Amino acid sequence: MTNEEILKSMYDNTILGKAVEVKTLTQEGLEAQLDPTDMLYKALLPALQEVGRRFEIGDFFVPEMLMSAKAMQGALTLLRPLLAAKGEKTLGKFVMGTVKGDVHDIGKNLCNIMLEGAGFEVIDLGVNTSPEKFIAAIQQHHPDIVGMSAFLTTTMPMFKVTIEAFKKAGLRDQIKVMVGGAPVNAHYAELAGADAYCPDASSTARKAKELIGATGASPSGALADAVNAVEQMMSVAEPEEKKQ
Ligand code: B12
Repeated sequence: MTNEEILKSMYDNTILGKAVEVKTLTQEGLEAQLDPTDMLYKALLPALQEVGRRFEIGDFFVPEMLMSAKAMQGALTLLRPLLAAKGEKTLGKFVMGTVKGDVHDIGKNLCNIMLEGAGFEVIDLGVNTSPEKFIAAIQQHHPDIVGMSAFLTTTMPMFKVTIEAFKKAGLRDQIKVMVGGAPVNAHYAELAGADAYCPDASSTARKAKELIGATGASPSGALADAVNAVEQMMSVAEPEEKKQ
């Protein structure tokens, strides 16, 4: 395949939400010395824009959008180290997980990308993370910040439960705690005993830097564009999903 054909195929397969194919093509592109920024700006981002357009005119529905977002995320795991802002390395450690009982991870993963782009080392505990697992990770990695994500009103109380467990284990004073997720707000975060709440990935990266006393803007450029594109597309999904 020529480089043009790889880009075209990445574009088509992202629209179709074919995650395996998109990841394989990204790998092929890298082996063929294709510029990662070209893969992002000439294939992945235009594909997501097209998916958003099709959703708006009623050709695509939420499941199609989710599959495209997933396909893009797969490509990003390969491109991320090449796109991440250079220079600022390991500002601090950030342990991140979706709370116990909750398997939503798209929002958390976007935050991780932005945090890494901002210079944090992110230790991702995945989904359905028990307080015990968070505690073990704090003891092992000694992070500066612990982030918890929740997307269900029924799992939001796990913020407080987990923070109480940190207190019991004598760890609360050693870390800052950030919380987020679609149903969360600043008031709820405060009641749960967190240090900060953020509504999106960019502000999460900015706030995390602020919490550890680092200065500077949140990441910009190719990586931030990619995260914003997924965020934008997913936020279009919201009203439609609520109708179901
Ligand atoms: C995708 C999705 C799923 C997928 C999840 C796939 C995955 N790998 O994540 C699947 C199909 C598995 C799923 C399952 C369920 N889901 Co669901 N899901 C959604 C959906 C459509 C999108 C969520 C999403 O990823 N949004 C995209 C991201 C980018 O959202 P975002 O909020 O902008 O993210 C930003 C911030 O939240 C913030 N952030 C996020 N995490 C963190 C962490 C920190 C520390 C910080 C600072 C910031 C931060 O930064 C993010 C990036 O910018 C929502 C509807 C919606 N539109 O919200 C329902 C939704 C969340 N789900 C819902 C429900 C009910 C369920 C189920 C119970 C359905 C069922 N009956 O089985 C199960 C629960 C499974 C479980 N135990 O967790 C409800 C929740 C209702 C409620 N009030 O609790 C919603 C709102 C749908 C609805 N309208 O009813 N779901």
